[in-house]
Amino acid sequence: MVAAIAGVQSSALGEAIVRRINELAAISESPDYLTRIFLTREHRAAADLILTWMREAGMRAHLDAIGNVCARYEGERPDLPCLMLGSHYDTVRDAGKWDGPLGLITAISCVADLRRRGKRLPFAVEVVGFADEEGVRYSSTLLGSRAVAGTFDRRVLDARDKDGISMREALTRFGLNPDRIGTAARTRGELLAYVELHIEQGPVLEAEGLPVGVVSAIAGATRLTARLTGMAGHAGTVPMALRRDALTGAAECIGMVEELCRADEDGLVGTVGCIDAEPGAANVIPGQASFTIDMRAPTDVHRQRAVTAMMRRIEAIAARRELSLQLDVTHENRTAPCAPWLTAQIAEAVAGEGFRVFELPSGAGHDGMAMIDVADIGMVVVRCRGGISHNPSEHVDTADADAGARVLLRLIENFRPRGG
Ligand code: HGY
Ligand code: MN
Ligand code: MN
Repeated sequence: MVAAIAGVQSSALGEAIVRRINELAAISESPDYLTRIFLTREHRAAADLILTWMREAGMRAHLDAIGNVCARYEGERPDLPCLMLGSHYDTVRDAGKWDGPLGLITAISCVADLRRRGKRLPFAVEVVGFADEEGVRYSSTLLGSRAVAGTFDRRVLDARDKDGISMREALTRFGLNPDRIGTAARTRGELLAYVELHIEQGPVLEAEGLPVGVVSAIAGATRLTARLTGMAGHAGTVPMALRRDALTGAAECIGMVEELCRADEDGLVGTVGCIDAEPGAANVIPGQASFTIDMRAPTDVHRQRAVTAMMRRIEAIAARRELSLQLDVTHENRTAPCAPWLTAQIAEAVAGEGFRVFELPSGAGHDGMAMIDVADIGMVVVRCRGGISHNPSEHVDTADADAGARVLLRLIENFRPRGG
C-alpha cells in the first residue's frame, strides 16, 4: 500500500527502514550469523551508527551510562516533557534482524520525517535504543530499560559472563563508569508515555491478515537455573543401578517441564534453552548438569502456580536420583498491562491508516516491562512472516514495516498526554 505523508511517499519510509535494518544487521560478532551482545565491540559499532542516524534526524543524541543510545527532538519550546519511543539493539544468538531494531529504526525515521517537515509538537519526542534487553551475556534481561526506569539492581554488576568477566569490569572496559548508572534514570514527570513498536514474533497477525496490531499487555516471565550434582565416574565400570548421573537427571527434568506445559490448556509455555554437562567427556558419567528454564503464561497467578509446581517436581526428581540440587530464580517479570488511554490512541492511529483495529497480548517480553515503572506504556506490533522470531529467518515485508511506521507517525502527531 502506498500513501502520502505530507508529500513524502510513505512506501519510501518503509524502504528506508529496511535499508537500515540491513545495515545494522551487518554489525555482528560473525559474518555468518547475527549476534550482537551487550558491551562488545559490536555493541559499540552499532551504537555509533545509531547515534549518527539520530543526529541526522535532527536529534541531540548521546550514549548513556549503561550503553543505551538516547536522543531528543525538542517540542515547540525547550524542556517540555517527552513522548518516549524505543526498543533494543542487542540480539539473541543467531538472531533475526528485526527483533528490536525495527522499533528503534522506525522511531528515528518518524522523527526524521517530522524534522523534514519542520514540524514541532507541544511535547518533545525522545528515542532510546536499549543496550541489553535479551539478557544473553549476564542472564539478566532488560538492563538498559531498567537503568532508564531507575530500577537497575546494582547487585547484577557482580554477575559474570561465561568467560568470568563481571558486568562491572565489562562496563569499565567499554569506557563506562558503573558508579554512574544512576544518571541514566529518568523521572515520571519527564515522560508522558513510553511507546514501543516491535515485530509481533508470533503468527496471530498473519492469521488475521493484518499488518499491525495493538498490544493489550506484555505477558510476564520467570527464568530459573537448575544445577544438579551427582557423581562423575567411569563410563565402562559403574553399573547403571549405582550411578548418580546428573545429566540423565536433567533430561528427566526437561521432559517433565515439557509435559507440564503441554498438559496445560491455558497457554502455559516452558523452554529449556541452555544445558551444560561436566566434566564433558564421552567416557565420563556427568557429575554435574546445569540448565535454564523460561516459563510464561497469560497471567501472573497462572505462571507463579506453574513455576511452584515445576520446582516441586524438580526437587522430587533430584531426591529420587540422589542428586543435590541448586534451583535459583534468575529473573521474574510480572505481566505489564498497556495503559488503556494509550491503546485507545494507538487504535485511533491504526484505524486512521485504514486498518482493522485488532488487540492482542504479547507473549514475548519487551522493554515496556521495565519502563512501566516510570511511565504508562503502549505497544504496536508488526506482522512477521510465519510468526518466526529468535531465528535468522525472521522477516517483515517492506509494506508492513511501512504500515507500522505510518501508524507510529500518526500516533506521534496526534498524541495527547493522559487526560489531555
Ligand atoms: O525473551 C523475550 O521474550 C524477548 O524477546 N526478549
Ligand atoms: Mn527477542
Ligand atoms: Mn525484542
